[in-house]
Amino acid sequence: MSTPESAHRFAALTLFPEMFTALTAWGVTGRALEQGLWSLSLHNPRDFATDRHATVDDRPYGGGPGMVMQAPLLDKALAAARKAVDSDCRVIALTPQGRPFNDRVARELLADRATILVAGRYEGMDERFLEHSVDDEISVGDFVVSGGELPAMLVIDAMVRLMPGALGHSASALEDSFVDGLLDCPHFTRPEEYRGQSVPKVLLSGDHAAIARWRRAQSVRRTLDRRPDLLSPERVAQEDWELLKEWGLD
Ligand code: 9D3
Repeated sequence: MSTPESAHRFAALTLFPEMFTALTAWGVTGRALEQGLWSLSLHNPRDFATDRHATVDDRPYGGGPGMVMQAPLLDKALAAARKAVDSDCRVIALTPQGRPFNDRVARELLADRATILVAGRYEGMDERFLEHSVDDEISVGDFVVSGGELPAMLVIDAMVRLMPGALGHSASALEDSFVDGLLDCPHFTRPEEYRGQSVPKVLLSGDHAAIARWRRAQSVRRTLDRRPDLLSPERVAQEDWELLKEWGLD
């Protein structure tokens, strides 16, 4: 399949490039890659090491546990990445200290033609690389994972889903959660009864307007209950309160 002019070009700096097959080989992201909606160029700082053991890390100045990724090797890998995508594109490091990632950040990055993502290992990257060569740091949440690769893949995945044509026509990006700031409604499929629980009657009614109202009411109710940070009662519209009342959810 041909590559549209609009395809987003990703590059990633990583000590574990093989991990990215989780994205390139499977599912929605794998299909979108085959369709030419995005591309990924991988660059391993270890390939630029010159010593016998291909060392990429060293002990932290000031002492303490763990090792730090060396700035010169990161910069060499970054130069290769810039050549592969776009020399003046945005460079984003995945770090636990970064600004929180969300749907808004994904759309902001997608507005660019290309993005370079830097995934760290060990205790982190030399601060001089972050200061001099990186435009922005992104975190994927307040928990600790073992490196920047999964966070980088998460960012790419979230961006690819937003690309026109990446999702099947039915599962459109418009229907994806967070677009209207609400959580998704509950879903059901066969069997009609399971463990003594039946599917909500409205979903079997064939009344599409009623189904749409029920789904909207469920989304509002669940967002109020589970994510008060996304929706407070004061911000619920009068018509949504009416929907909650209609379905006994107020
Ligand atoms: C107290 C020292 N740790 C900082 C929280 C050290 C440390 C642990 C794990 C440094 C880096 C990592 C690896 N994590 C990431 O590279 C990372 C990450 C994360 O752990 N949580 C949420 N978002 C991200 S983005 C990159």
